[in-house]
Amino acid sequence: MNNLKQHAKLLEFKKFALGLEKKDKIAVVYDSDPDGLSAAVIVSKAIQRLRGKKPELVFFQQQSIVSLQESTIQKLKKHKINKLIILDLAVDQDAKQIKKAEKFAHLLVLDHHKTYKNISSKKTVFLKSNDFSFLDPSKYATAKLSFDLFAEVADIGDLKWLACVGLTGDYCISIWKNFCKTMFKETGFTQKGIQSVVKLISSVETVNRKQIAALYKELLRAKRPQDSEHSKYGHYKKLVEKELKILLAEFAKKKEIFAKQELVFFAFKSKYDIKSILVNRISTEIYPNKTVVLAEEKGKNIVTLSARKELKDAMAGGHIPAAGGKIEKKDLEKFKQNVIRILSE
Ligand SMILES: [Mn+2]
Repeated sequence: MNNLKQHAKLLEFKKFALGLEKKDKIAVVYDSDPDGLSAAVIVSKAIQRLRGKKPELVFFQQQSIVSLQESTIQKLKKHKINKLIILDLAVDQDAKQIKKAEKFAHLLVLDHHKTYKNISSKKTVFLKSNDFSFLDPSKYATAKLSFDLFAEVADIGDLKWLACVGLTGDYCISIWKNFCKTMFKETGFTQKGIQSVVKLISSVETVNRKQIAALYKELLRAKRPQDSEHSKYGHYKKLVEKELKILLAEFAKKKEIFAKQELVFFAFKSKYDIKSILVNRISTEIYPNKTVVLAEEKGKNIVTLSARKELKDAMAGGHIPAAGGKIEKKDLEKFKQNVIRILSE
């Protein structure tokens, strides 16, 4: 990254952020995970402070699809949105949908997933973490990127803890240890408190994703991590822990290990959408040095996939069926063989 490009990108951002006015109709679309949600809270508060008014519309898309859905475009139109901010979603995967939104709005896209396509334009400010840092983009969470950028134009020093929620949720905390440590010193908050918020968000997402909207409102009111602890969604944490225990016991019995490929494979069923929590638990605590692939059977015919380590790229790069890692059940064996082949190369 050269400083010139960084400088130009920052100017583009500042022009967008400082150009937000009271008369604008602003929407924020975010990913419903701990990073996306805390980014949404940071950005909403920054907007409130910049123009004296909250964004008009803040929501996540119903299916966890990374690109802008048709229903989203319709919703934005209906609400006469003219400024659209998209957080923690690799919407550059479907540039066509971005072009549709550009017909009625100016866009700001903040994300840290791998870049698929440069969607920068006269209408769109497109900023990925790797525009600002040499770090592996997956290590510069969207909440932190949002914090760093909006801190350039608004007084949001009190929101550092939310950036740490995003960093913890996306497993980037070790790289940003000093940032969080300084915040702990300034505030008296603890990593345990931050972790508790992350757990709350990912549990709500897992058990009843719709409730993330209510949690957004709670976090908007929260001044400290503890403020969300008494949340009525606290029991979701227990439900998820219970389910994890059952699945980890099953994992211990049924996992398949391919030693040569350093691959761990596990297929399972759950009433929850729990595979990202499970894959993170396994890949951080049980098999940190292996590629972990989980296949969760959904309904009769569909299997959704989640992978950690090298395969993340293979998956994103299209080696594995697209649409966020979703395949038909009959293709599971073929998929597994493909994974083994890719890892053998
Ligand atoms: Mn993220």
